Amino acid sequence: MYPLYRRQKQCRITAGTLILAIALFLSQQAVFAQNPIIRDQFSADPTARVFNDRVYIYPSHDILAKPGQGRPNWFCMEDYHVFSSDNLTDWTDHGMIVTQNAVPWVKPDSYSMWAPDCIYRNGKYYFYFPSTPKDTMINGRGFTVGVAVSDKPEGPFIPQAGPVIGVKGIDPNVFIDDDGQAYLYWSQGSIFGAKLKDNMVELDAEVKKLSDFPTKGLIEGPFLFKRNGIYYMTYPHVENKTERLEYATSESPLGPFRFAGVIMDESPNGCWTNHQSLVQFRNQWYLFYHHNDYSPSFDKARSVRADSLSFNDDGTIRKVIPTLRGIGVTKATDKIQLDRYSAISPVGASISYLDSTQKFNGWKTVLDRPGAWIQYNSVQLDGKLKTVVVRARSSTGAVLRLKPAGKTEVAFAEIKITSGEWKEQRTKLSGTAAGLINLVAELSGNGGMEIDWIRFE
Ligand code: FUB
Repeated sequence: MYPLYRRQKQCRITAGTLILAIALFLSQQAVFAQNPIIRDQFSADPTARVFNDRVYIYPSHDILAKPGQGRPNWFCMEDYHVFSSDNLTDWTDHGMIVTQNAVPWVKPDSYSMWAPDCIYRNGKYYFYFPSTPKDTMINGRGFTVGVAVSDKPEGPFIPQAGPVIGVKGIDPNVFIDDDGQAYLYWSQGSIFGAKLKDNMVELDAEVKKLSDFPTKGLIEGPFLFKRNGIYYMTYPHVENKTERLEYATSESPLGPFRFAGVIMDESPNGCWTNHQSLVQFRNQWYLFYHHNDYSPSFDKARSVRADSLSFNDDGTIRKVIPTLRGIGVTKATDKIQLDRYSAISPVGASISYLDSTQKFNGWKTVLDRPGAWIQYNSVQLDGKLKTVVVRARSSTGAVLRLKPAGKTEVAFAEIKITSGEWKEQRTKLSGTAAGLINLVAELSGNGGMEIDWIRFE
């Protein structure tokens, strides 16, 4: 059972916060794996953190502006949710943790709760977020940054009464060095940084404009981490038309930095923003970023993604090619969404939305040439699996062949898809299927079909 009441006593929180906590508990729900990771809402600007051997994602929460609610055709963000997973496949949405009109210093209904961060220190979790202030006398006009504090990574978070004095800008990021000194970074055209006091809510020193970053093209979204004594400052930058992910390195947390490379190229579909965090979890590094998967024609409604990342021996970062497959292992007994593929045949195979008017319903795979195939990696087949279920349809009638990648002779099953309507069709497996495999689904013979998902039983 979720220990809400114990936590409420420890925090001495108010009745209002208790109601929020209960709402939070009731709103917890499972979300899915693959890219995009978060499938129950739009999400962006993910900061991933490892707390207590779980990965937590603190993203922005894009919503669509409505009359009287946000600025049309622009970013519209009212609150934050937090998500977590202990296996990178099954993610829990812990519900809303901070909302604009519950933050004393935020201008009401400003819908500008942009990219956040969260960090642990001395028994508390500090959640940093930018927004526009009611009182422009404190840090001036435009965005500033505030903090909300919790005993747990999933909240409830109690916002501070005012913003961090001296911070003017967006996209806060916090780093705690090995000597215990904490630093706050943010952006406002350039990247800025300053030491934080031990209380984590006040600057301890002068603000420094960090050098030497590109001077042309927007720079925002700082995310700093340290690896093998090197400080890596990662950031989105518009080198050409839209943001790509770059990084620079330094021997010191406040620079000077030297440009070191591109982590992810700009997106080919024109999504204007990207925003990153890098995290190591159980000996593997991951890049969290965003794309507009559920909103291809409006790039202010984005979705969080993740892919694996690795380093060269000299410490440079290998460029990440975005995938739909994403991260984590999929259990064979879960729905395997082939459309989140690892590889696809160059002809005769494609993906599209199941319903182009309801994009959150997800995608389907379309196979329409003999031999067309799609490959989905990292499927764990455990136990005595006897049957495969395919949700598919075919107006012509067609046969789907399932096999492990690279093993042409072994087919798990050949499934005749006979229904022109979406239907779950079952077939006995012809061989023993076990272990971690890369699964290939191939059209055998003529005809064509559409596949929603596959599951083993
Ligand atoms: O999400 C709003 C803004 O878009 C973020 O603060 C930037 O980093 C960009 O992703």
